[in-house]
Amino acid sequence: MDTTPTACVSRHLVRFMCLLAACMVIPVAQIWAEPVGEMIGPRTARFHASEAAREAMVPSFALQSPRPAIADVPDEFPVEVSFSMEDGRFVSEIPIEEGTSLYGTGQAAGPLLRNGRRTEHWNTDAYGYQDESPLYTAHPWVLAVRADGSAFGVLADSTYRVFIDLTEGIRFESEGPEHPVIVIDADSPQGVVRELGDLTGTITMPPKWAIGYHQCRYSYYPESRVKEIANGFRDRNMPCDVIWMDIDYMDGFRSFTFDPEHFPDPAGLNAWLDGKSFANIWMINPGIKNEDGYFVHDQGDAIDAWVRNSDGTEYLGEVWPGEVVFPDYTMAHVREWWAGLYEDYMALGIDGVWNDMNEPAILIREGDEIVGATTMPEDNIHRADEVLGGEGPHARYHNVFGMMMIKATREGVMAANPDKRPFVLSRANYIGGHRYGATWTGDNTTNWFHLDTSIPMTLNLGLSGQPFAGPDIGGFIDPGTPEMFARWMGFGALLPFARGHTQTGNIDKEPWAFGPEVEASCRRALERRYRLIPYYYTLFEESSRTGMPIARPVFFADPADPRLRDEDDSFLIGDDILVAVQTTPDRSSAHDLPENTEGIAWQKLDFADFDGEGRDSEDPNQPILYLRPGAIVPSGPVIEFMGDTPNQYDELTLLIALDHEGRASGLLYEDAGEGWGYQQGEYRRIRFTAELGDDGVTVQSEFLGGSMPRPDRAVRVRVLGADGELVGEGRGGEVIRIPLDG
Ligand code: MIG
Repeated sequence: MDTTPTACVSRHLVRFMCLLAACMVIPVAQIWAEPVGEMIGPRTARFHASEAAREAMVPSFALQSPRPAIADVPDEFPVEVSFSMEDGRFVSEIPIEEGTSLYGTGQAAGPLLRNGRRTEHWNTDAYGYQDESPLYTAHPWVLAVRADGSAFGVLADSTYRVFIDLTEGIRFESEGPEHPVIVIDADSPQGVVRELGDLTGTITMPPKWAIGYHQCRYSYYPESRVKEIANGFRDRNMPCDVIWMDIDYMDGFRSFTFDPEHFPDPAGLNAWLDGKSFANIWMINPGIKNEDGYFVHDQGDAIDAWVRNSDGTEYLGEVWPGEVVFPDYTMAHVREWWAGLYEDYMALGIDGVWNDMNEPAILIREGDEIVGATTMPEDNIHRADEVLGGEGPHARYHNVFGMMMIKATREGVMAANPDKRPFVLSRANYIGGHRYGATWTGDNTTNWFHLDTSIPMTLNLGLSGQPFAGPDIGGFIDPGTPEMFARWMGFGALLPFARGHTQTGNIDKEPWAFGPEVEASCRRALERRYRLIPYYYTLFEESSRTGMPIARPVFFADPADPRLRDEDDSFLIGDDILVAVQTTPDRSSAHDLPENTEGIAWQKLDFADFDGEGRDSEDPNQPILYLRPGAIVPSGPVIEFMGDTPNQYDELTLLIALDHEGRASGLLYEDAGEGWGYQQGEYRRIRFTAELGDDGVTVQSEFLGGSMPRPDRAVRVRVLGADGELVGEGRGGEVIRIPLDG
């Protein structure tokens, strides 16, 4: 009997076909009887519909570098893939065992747990989206966690429109030709996500300011309004690091131009913001006004940059500037040109770039009115370079249009400021595109559904390779209520990308816009974020190395606990802090928390109020924080912006929860917060450990690496316990002993 891996896969297939024949109900046009598999990592396999499909495989956009086959798929590989053609769609199916929980699928709205759901992966300008609408980014990827806590992940490696149907097992339906399916097998969901990071790459370590709070709206203008907002934060000592400039700063919505009346001196404005310790981010869109004499248009014309109609003429669409052409970012020379546009732009003191409308979105007009958005015709032509797969229809390159745009943007930003870390935010993206930029969850609506779903959306993005994400805090569409705003800020400030934003014409949504009570709530929320910056920064560094998400689902605490599988009103920051949120108006959320380990529960973590007169826990708009038994979380003083003093380099507070053996440990990563020195070893990584002995708790640090000198700082210690708290103090590098009698 032939026992080669290929034969093994096809044996399963034959069984599957017989089953189908026996039922005779499913209309099957074609089944590939001899799929082929190959290992591309120690526990990662790639399956193809046939040998011919394997040979015809096109370059993968998802993978950070090509993965050659390294071995045959062993007989015992635990995941099977079958391929068929149904109703003109290429279908791949992966059966799941009873008790398997499904996640991932990118930014899908709705609950965290995706079993029973169907999503469409076709980048869409989804203004006012609902549960299960196709959204802005495409992640044809599913994470499956078996009943025992072991896990696997499957990636449909296609850029075409893909439907993911999770009503019975895992099923991908693609509108394109045969594509490979990559399967990662691991002992845990964390193992799958780490391997996904290895396959698809990880985020670039962001500048430290980018992990602070961001304030945006569509749009702050003229520039005097931008200054008012900036002063609004500083006058109130309300933490914030970044102010955003949305499209109205442009001259007639032309990318790379400035409205001479409302933004006469962008360099001056940026310098002014910098003087107040704000970073700035400005928007750039892909639709280039089709107008002779506009330099971007003329330069693009000169290099024949534009996406074409199927008849070879240049494609014209309508977006904000009126009639526009679109750079074809699938060509290297177009990306180089686009990158070059950022040289003069960034020289104005611009810190970060926001690429919007890059699904790409095309407006639908009825008479004088814009009634919606669509995208360009699927038979438009991209003259893609051979290394990307060569010339092909928009149907093939649609989902990577935004990704290729931000790849070019990021390269331009980095070339313009070679000594700085780039920050790029993109609305559209494709799995793997987290290598080039962060993502937000698009134009949400200010209602309880959107408030609630912004947690699972962010978590599933993290489980799909994109850790740097978050919602428009406070809601883009509609005013909402003051309470909703306070609640949204309460947990939104703790998500990895924390930005308040709202649409043009809407009410003001700055933290102070809803009166003093909501303002106080927002301050507490933002102060929590800023206190925890040493921990967030450590997590961002981990994510940039390993692909581990920053916000993690609660089931990561115990992947074998079935109760945690659908918990999505709370989330973890790293492994050590659990954030339990009230996401309903009547505050009825009952949270499934991880079991006590050996009788030790997660400890409530509370902070004193900013004015020293209360505790965060007295504010019902703040989620409850819990610390994992065995964890040490590094935190700093409240700061208003990253360079504020005193900061973590002057004073560190270790938040400690001892485990059942009376021990705890935790990591701290620090570097300059900007630049690339850390890649040359200019960082400092330490592990703190705590141990309960007969006479008290001993806390010490262990140097793990890096050439950054140890900051000479005060180190405070808070040991949280069921019956209160032990506190102590010492200096960095010293052993700190806290006597039990306090
Ligand atoms: O069609 O730039 O999702 O965040 O404020 C509107 C204006 C275009 C859509 C983005 C939104 C942004 C808005 N943009």
